[in-house]
Parts: sequence; structure tokens; C-alpha cells
Amino acid sequence: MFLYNGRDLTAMKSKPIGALFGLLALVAILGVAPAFGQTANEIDMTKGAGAAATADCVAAKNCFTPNPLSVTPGTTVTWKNTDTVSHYVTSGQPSDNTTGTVFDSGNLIKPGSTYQFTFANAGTFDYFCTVHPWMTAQVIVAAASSTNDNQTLGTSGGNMSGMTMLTTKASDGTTVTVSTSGPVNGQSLSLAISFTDPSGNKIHHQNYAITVMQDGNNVLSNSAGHTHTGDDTQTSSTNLSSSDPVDIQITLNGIGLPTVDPTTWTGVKGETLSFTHIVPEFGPVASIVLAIAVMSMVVFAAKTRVIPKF
Ligand SMILES: [Cu+2]
Repeated sequence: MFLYNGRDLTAMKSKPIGALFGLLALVAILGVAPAFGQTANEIDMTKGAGAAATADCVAAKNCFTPNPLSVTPGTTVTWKNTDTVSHYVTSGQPSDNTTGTVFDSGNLIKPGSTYQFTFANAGTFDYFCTVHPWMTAQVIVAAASSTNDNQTLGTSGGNMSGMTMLTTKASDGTTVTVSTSGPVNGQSLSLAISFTDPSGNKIHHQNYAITVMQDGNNVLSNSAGHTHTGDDTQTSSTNLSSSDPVDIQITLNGIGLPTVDPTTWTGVKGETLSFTHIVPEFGPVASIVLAIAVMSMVVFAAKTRVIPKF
């Protein structure tokens, strides 16, 4: 745009361009809003999920989204009906005879209404909608680490756009850090993992297991992870079929050489740390959308200042 004496010449010459930017701003805001509209530990019911077993969300495994939702024990999960028809939430699978034994909404959840349940214990909990039994999903409740700095989210480096780094501490003070630029649809997921002791030194010969889930699918599984140096890389065996967030679980299995009897390994054994919903911190698309929104507002502001002078 061209500014002269505070006047936006571009806007003056061509009002339709200003209107177009205004429209873009609106589209951009509406496009970004849903990403921030969902609160933590909320599961939304996808629009159209009740239509039929052939609804798109069934194949995508996101009639309830996010799926799976990973939380720590003691977390209250809110199911929100963001669909236009009523749904129901009950624990278990449609085929088993233990449905509703862990949790059950008790009533139909009308559009716009919510149902809440607090998960006290760790475990993997299937649930579904009794009215539309093809709507199935899971809540994964994983043991929390004993420190309060579980899942510290931050970006690494100044200009490493889209890099996400998550840190979790085990009960003995072992710090596990996972860094990734993914997940990106069509690309393999690569995770840089490091293990550090409370003094800040890399832990040599750390044995661990890792599981990565995306949209209910296992995209990476390694039960015999071992790093000689304290740094390691794990890569998904196939390319991802979506850019949806991933849930990562790393189990510490002790410190020692893989060639010796595992019972002689030291350190924490069998403690699982969760890294939930790793998404690119601020992905390229979101950045562009926001840039357009900001740009449009600048044009709008310039335009509004010009008009009264006429
Ligand atoms: Cu339903």
C-alpha cells in the first residue's frame, strides 16, 4: 500500500480492494478462531457424525475430536456437542458387555450441551455414542510425572519456524525432551529425543520404549529404544496421512547396556511420560493467515482514517 500524508492511496483509488482485504480478514479470523475456540481437555462432536456409519469422520476416526485425547489422572474431560443432532457418550465398545461401567452421560447431549467426567485413574478408555455406535473414540489417561513441570511447551531457537520442543520430568528428575518439526501430512515424523540427569548431564545408555499415536493410529512404535549418548532420533516407519496432532508416550526402562541382563539396569524403570498433542508451534499456514488478517486490519484502519476527511 502507498501512504501519503497518512492517506492510503491504494484504498482511495480502489475501494473494492479494501473490501476484498476486509473479507479476507473476516475469513482469516473465522478460519483461525476454531483452533483457539476449543478449550483444554474438551472433546467436540463432529458435525454430521450422526448421519451414517459412512460419515467422513468414521474413516478419519474423528467423530469425537481430538481422538484419542490424552490426559493425566484427575483431569476433567468435557464432551461438547458441536453437531446439530443429539448424541450420547458411554464408556466401552458397542460390542462389549461392560458399556457404561466407567462413565455414561445418562442423557442425550443436545447440540451445544456438554457432559463432563473426571478420570481418576490411568488407563485407555474406549467410548462411543449409543445412538450412533459408529462414533467411537478413546481417552488415554497416563500417569503424571511427579514434578509439576510436566509438558513445558516452548520453541527452540529463534527462527526455527514450526519447531516444537516438549520437556517432561520423571520422578527421579530425569528430563526427557522431544523436539520435532512435524507432524506434516505426507511426510515421515522425526523426533529428536534427549535424556538429561538433574545435573544437566546427558544420560548414557538410557533404555526406553516409545509409542506415537495420530488420529487413533499407531505411527511409531519401538519397545527397545536405546541411546549410548543420551541423544536419539526416532522416525515413523511410514509417511503420515494427516497433519493432526500426535500423542507421544515414552517409557523409561532403566540405564545400562542392552547386552547385559536388564535386571542389572539402574534408574527409573517402567515410568511412562506423556507428550500430548504435538503440533507445529506456529505453522506456516497459520502464520500466513494471521499475516493476511493483520495486513487487512492495517488497510481497514488506514481507510477509516481517510474517509472522514472527505
Ligand atoms: Cu451420536
